[in-house]
Amino acid sequence: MLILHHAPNSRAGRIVWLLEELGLDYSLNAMKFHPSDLKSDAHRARHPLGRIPVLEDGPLTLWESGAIVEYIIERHTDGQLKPKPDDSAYPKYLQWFHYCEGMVMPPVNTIVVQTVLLPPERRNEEALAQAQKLLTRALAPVDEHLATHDFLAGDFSGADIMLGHACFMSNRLECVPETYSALKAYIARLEARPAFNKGIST
Ligand SMILES: N[C@@H](CCC(=O)N[C@@H](CS)C(=O)NCC(=O)O)C(=O)O
Repeated sequence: MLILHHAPNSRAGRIVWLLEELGLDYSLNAMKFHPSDLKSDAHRARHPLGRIPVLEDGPLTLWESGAIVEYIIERHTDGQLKPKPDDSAYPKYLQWFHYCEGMVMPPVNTIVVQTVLLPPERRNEEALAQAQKLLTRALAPVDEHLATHDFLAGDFSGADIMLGHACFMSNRLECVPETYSALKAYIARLEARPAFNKGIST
Protein backbone atom coordinates (compact mmCIF):
# COMPACT_ATOMS: atom_id res chain seq x y z
CA MET A 1 0.00 0.00 0.00
CA LEU A 2 1.27 3.44 -0.92
CA ILE A 3 1.45 5.90 1.98
CA LEU A 4 1.47 9.61 1.19
CA HIS A 5 2.76 12.02 3.82
CA HIS A 6 0.68 15.10 3.22
CA ALA A 7 -0.31 18.53 4.49
CA PRO A 8 -3.04 20.75 3.10
CA ASN A 9 -2.41 23.57 0.58
CA SER A 10 0.89 22.15 -0.57
CA ARG A 11 2.57 20.30 -3.42
CA ALA A 12 1.41 17.08 -1.76
CA GLY A 13 -1.91 17.86 -3.46
CA ARG A 14 -0.23 16.97 -6.77
CA ILE A 15 0.25 13.41 -5.58
CA VAL A 16 -3.32 13.04 -4.31
CA TRP A 17 -4.46 14.40 -7.70
CA LEU A 18 -2.32 11.85 -9.56
CA LEU A 19 -3.39 8.91 -7.37
CA GLU A 20 -7.04 9.89 -7.83
CA GLU A 21 -6.66 10.26 -11.63
CA LEU A 22 -5.14 6.77 -11.72
CA GLY A 23 -7.61 5.21 -9.27
CA LEU A 24 -4.81 3.74 -7.15
CA ASP A 25 -5.20 2.73 -3.51
CA TYR A 26 -3.27 4.76 -0.99
CA SER A 27 -3.37 5.87 2.58
CA LEU A 28 -2.70 9.35 3.82
CA ASN A 29 -0.65 10.50 6.76
CA ALA A 30 -2.40 13.85 7.24
CA MET A 31 -0.05 16.30 8.92
CA LYS A 32 -0.48 19.97 9.79
CA PHE A 33 1.43 22.44 7.63
CA HIS A 34 3.31 23.47 10.75
CA PRO A 35 6.81 22.84 12.13
CA SER A 36 5.30 20.79 14.97
CA ASP A 37 4.51 18.09 12.38
CA LEU A 38 6.86 18.79 9.45
CA LYS A 39 10.01 19.30 11.54
CA SER A 40 9.23 16.51 14.00
CA ASP A 41 11.84 13.77 14.42
CA ALA A 42 9.41 11.30 12.86
CA HIS A 43 9.03 13.36 9.70
CA ARG A 44 12.70 14.38 9.48
CA ALA A 45 13.48 10.67 9.46
CA ARG A 46 11.45 10.51 6.21
CA HIS A 47 12.70 13.76 4.68
CA PRO A 48 15.95 15.38 5.88
CA LEU A 49 14.50 18.89 5.40
CA GLY A 50 11.13 18.02 6.89
CA ARG A 51 9.23 18.72 3.67
CA ILE A 52 6.29 17.23 1.84
CA PRO A 53 5.27 15.33 -0.21
CA VAL A 54 6.92 12.09 0.85
CA LEU A 55 5.80 8.72 -0.51
CA GLU A 56 6.35 5.39 1.17
CA ASP A 57 6.08 2.21 -0.85
CA GLY A 58 7.02 -0.79 1.29
CA PRO A 59 10.65 -0.23 2.34
CA LEU A 60 11.09 2.74 -0.04
CA THR A 61 10.84 6.36 1.12
CA LEU A 62 10.81 8.88 -1.74
CA TRP A 63 10.65 12.68 -1.80
CA GLU A 64 10.49 15.39 -4.50
CA SER A 65 7.03 15.70 -6.06
CA GLY A 66 8.31 15.25 -9.63
CA ALA A 67 10.20 12.09 -8.73
CA ILE A 68 7.12 10.75 -6.94
CA VAL A 69 4.89 11.44 -9.96
CA GLU A 70 7.33 9.65 -12.30
CA TYR A 71 7.79 6.76 -9.87
CA ILE A 72 4.04 6.15 -9.48
CA ILE A 73 3.47 6.33 -13.24
CA GLU A 74 6.32 3.94 -14.06
CA ARG A 75 6.05 1.48 -11.18
CA HIS A 76 2.34 1.48 -10.45
CA THR A 77 0.83 1.80 -13.92
CA ASP A 78 1.85 0.67 -17.38
CA GLY A 79 2.98 4.22 -18.16
CA GLN A 80 -0.39 5.96 -18.00
CA LEU A 81 -0.49 9.78 -18.16
CA LYS A 82 2.93 9.86 -19.83
CA PRO A 83 3.80 9.75 -23.53
CA LYS A 84 6.19 6.96 -24.52
CA PRO A 85 9.75 8.02 -25.45
CA ASP A 86 9.04 7.53 -29.16
CA ASP A 87 5.83 9.62 -29.00
CA SER A 88 6.14 13.10 -30.55
CA ALA A 89 4.73 14.60 -27.32
CA TYR A 90 7.51 13.09 -25.15
CA PRO A 91 10.18 15.83 -25.39
CA LYS A 92 7.65 18.54 -24.49
CA TYR A 93 6.36 16.34 -21.66
CA LEU A 94 9.86 16.46 -20.20
CA GLN A 95 10.23 20.18 -20.82
CA TRP A 96 6.98 21.25 -19.14
CA PHE A 97 7.27 18.68 -16.37
CA HIS A 98 10.65 20.08 -15.31
CA TYR A 99 9.75 23.72 -16.03
CA CYS A 100 7.46 23.46 -13.01
CA GLU A 101 10.02 23.05 -10.22
CA GLY A 102 12.86 24.57 -12.27
CA MET A 103 11.34 27.90 -13.31
CA VAL A 104 7.83 28.46 -11.96
CA MET A 105 8.01 27.27 -8.37
CA PRO A 106 11.09 29.28 -7.25
CA PRO A 107 9.24 32.64 -7.54
CA VAL A 108 6.06 31.01 -6.16
CA ASN A 109 8.07 29.97 -3.09
CA THR A 110 9.39 33.51 -2.62
CA ILE A 111 5.90 35.00 -2.93
CA VAL A 112 4.49 32.56 -0.34
CA VAL A 113 7.39 33.34 2.02
CA GLN A 114 6.99 37.10 1.54
CA THR A 115 3.18 37.19 1.88
CA VAL A 116 2.25 34.33 4.21
CA LEU A 117 5.12 32.68 6.03
CA LEU A 118 7.18 35.65 7.26
CA PRO A 119 5.76 37.91 9.96
CA PRO A 120 4.91 41.33 8.48
CA GLU A 121 7.94 43.06 10.05
CA ARG A 122 10.35 40.71 8.25
CA ARG A 123 8.75 40.91 4.78
CA ASN A 124 10.69 42.51 1.92
CA GLU A 125 8.64 44.48 -0.62
CA GLU A 126 11.42 44.49 -3.19
CA ALA A 127 11.94 40.71 -3.07
CA LEU A 128 8.17 40.24 -3.39
CA ALA A 129 7.82 42.57 -6.39
CA GLN A 130 10.78 40.93 -8.13
CA ALA A 131 9.35 37.42 -7.61
CA GLN A 132 5.91 38.51 -8.88
CA LYS A 133 7.51 39.94 -12.03
CA LEU A 134 9.60 36.80 -12.54
CA LEU A 135 6.59 34.52 -12.09
CA THR A 136 4.43 36.44 -14.55
CA ARG A 137 7.28 36.32 -17.05
CA ALA A 138 7.82 32.56 -16.50
CA LEU A 139 4.13 31.91 -17.17
CA ALA A 140 4.11 33.76 -20.52
CA PRO A 141 5.43 30.81 -22.59
CA VAL A 142 2.92 28.51 -20.88
CA ASP A 143 0.07 30.83 -21.88
CA GLU A 144 1.45 31.04 -25.41
CA HIS A 145 1.65 27.24 -25.71
CA LEU A 146 -1.87 26.78 -24.38
CA ALA A 147 -3.30 29.17 -26.95
CA THR A 148 -3.04 26.27 -29.42
CA HIS A 149 -3.12 23.20 -27.13
CA ASP A 150 -5.63 21.90 -24.58
CA PHE A 151 -2.92 20.29 -22.47
CA LEU A 152 0.83 20.67 -22.17
CA ALA A 153 2.02 17.54 -23.98
CA GLY A 154 -0.61 15.77 -26.07
CA ASP A 155 -3.35 14.33 -23.88
CA PHE A 156 -3.68 15.20 -20.19
CA SER A 157 -0.47 13.94 -18.54
CA GLY A 158 1.81 14.07 -15.52
CA ALA A 159 3.18 17.35 -16.90
CA ASP A 160 -0.27 18.89 -16.37
CA ILE A 161 -0.31 17.61 -12.80
CA MET A 162 3.07 19.20 -12.09
CA LEU A 163 2.93 22.47 -14.01
CA GLY A 164 -0.87 22.73 -13.94
CA HIS A 165 -0.77 22.69 -10.15
CA ALA A 166 1.92 25.39 -10.20
CA CYS A 167 -0.26 27.48 -12.56
CA PHE A 168 -3.23 27.02 -10.22
CA MET A 169 -1.10 28.20 -7.28
CA SER A 170 0.17 31.16 -9.31
CA ASN A 171 -3.42 32.11 -10.11
CA ARG A 172 -4.36 31.89 -6.45
CA LEU A 173 -1.45 34.24 -5.72
CA GLU A 174 -2.93 36.65 -8.30
CA CYS A 175 0.08 36.37 -10.60
CA VAL A 176 -1.77 35.23 -13.71
CA PRO A 177 -2.75 38.44 -15.54
CA GLU A 178 -6.20 38.62 -17.18
CA THR A 179 -4.39 38.95 -20.53
CA TYR A 180 -3.16 35.33 -20.15
CA SER A 181 -6.56 34.09 -21.31
CA ALA A 182 -5.38 30.70 -22.59
CA LEU A 183 -3.72 29.99 -19.25
CA LYS A 184 -6.83 31.12 -17.33
CA ALA A 185 -8.99 28.79 -19.47
CA TYR A 186 -6.53 25.92 -18.91
CA ILE A 187 -6.65 26.40 -15.12
CA ALA A 188 -10.47 26.36 -15.32
CA ARG A 189 -10.28 23.07 -17.31
CA LEU A 190 -8.08 21.55 -14.61
CA GLU A 191 -10.37 22.82 -11.86
CA ALA A 192 -13.27 20.99 -13.53
CA ARG A 193 -11.55 17.61 -12.97
CA PRO A 194 -12.90 15.73 -9.91
CA ALA A 195 -9.42 14.30 -9.13
CA PHE A 196 -7.95 17.81 -9.11
CA ASN A 197 -10.57 18.91 -6.61
CA LYS A 198 -9.80 15.96 -4.38
CA GLY A 199 -6.11 16.91 -4.67
CA ILE A 200 -6.53 20.47 -3.56
CA SER A 201 -9.22 19.90 -0.95
CA THR A 202 -7.54 17.01 0.90
N1 LIG B 1 10.94 20.53 -4.75
C1 LIG B 1 10.22 19.92 -3.66
C2 LIG B 1 9.71 21.01 -2.75
C3 LIG B 1 9.15 20.45 -1.44
C4 LIG B 1 8.63 21.59 -0.57
O1 LIG B 1 9.31 22.61 -0.36
N2 LIG B 1 7.42 21.40 -0.04
C5 LIG B 1 6.84 22.42 0.80
C6 LIG B 1 5.33 22.36 0.72
S1 LIG B 1 4.70 22.79 -0.86
C7 LIG B 1 7.20 22.17 2.26
O2 LIG B 1 7.32 21.04 2.66
N3 LIG B 1 7.36 23.24 3.04
C8 LIG B 1 7.60 23.13 4.44
C9 LIG B 1 8.80 23.89 4.88
O3 LIG B 1 9.42 24.58 4.06
O4 LIG B 1 9.11 23.81 6.06
C10 LIG B 1 9.08 19.05 -4.23
O5 LIG B 1 8.69 19.28 -5.38
O6 LIG B 1 8.62 18.12 -3.55
